[in-house]
Amino acid sequence: MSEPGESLKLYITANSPYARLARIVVLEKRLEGRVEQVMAKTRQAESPYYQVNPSGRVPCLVLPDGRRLEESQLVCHYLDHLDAAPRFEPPAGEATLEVRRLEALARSLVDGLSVWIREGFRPQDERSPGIIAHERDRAVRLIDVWETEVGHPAIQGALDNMAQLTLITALQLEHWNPDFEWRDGHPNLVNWAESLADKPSIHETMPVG
Ligand SMILES: N[C@@H](CCC(=O)N[C@@H](CS)C(=O)NCC(=O)O)C(=O)O
Repeated sequence: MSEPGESLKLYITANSPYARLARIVVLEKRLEGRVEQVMAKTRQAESPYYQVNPSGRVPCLVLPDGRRLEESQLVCHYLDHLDAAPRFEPPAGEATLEVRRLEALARSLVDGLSVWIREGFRPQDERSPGIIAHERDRAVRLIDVWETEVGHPAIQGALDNMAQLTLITALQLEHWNPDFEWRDGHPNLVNWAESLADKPSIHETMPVG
């Protein structure tokens, strides 16, 4: 674990929902002074970023000893423990499974939406209508499930778990994919998302569209 005073580099992009999870944790934990955020050039041939992280993915956290951490869950876990007062760990006991279950359900939404969004970036004649339809349908099913699950105490409580961060990150991908229209018929989700929208860590990390 890095010591106070040692700086960490967090590689991100402005619109990655996975990098956004780490950016939210940095803000929520007030780690701005310890974590330097660096924009990575992803998805480009010969990008210098590949020297930092050969997988080319963000987020990636470079530790003071040179080790690189990727995968948003691991990066967030590390960041959350930096001050020895983790806030986003699932609670002990029975509630652990519930929070992990909800996080996995939210992650399925982010993963599917990311595939959908990526498809939209391909040249028109390379886009797959089949993949887009598959991801749209997945999103519709998951949003219906979330309209009920959003009432779960682990989601409705104070912002203190990765299930909540992953869900808000997923829902706000609407700013990046206008075809992801989840609001109609889902008042509980709308209310919950609106209750978080003005929080600085959420507002300041919004996808830029
Ligand atoms: N499972 C990974 C997903 C990371 C990921 O796919 N990041 C995307 C941005 S949304 C990326 O960096 N893509 C660049 C590439 O695939 O080359 C995580 O949770 O961190």
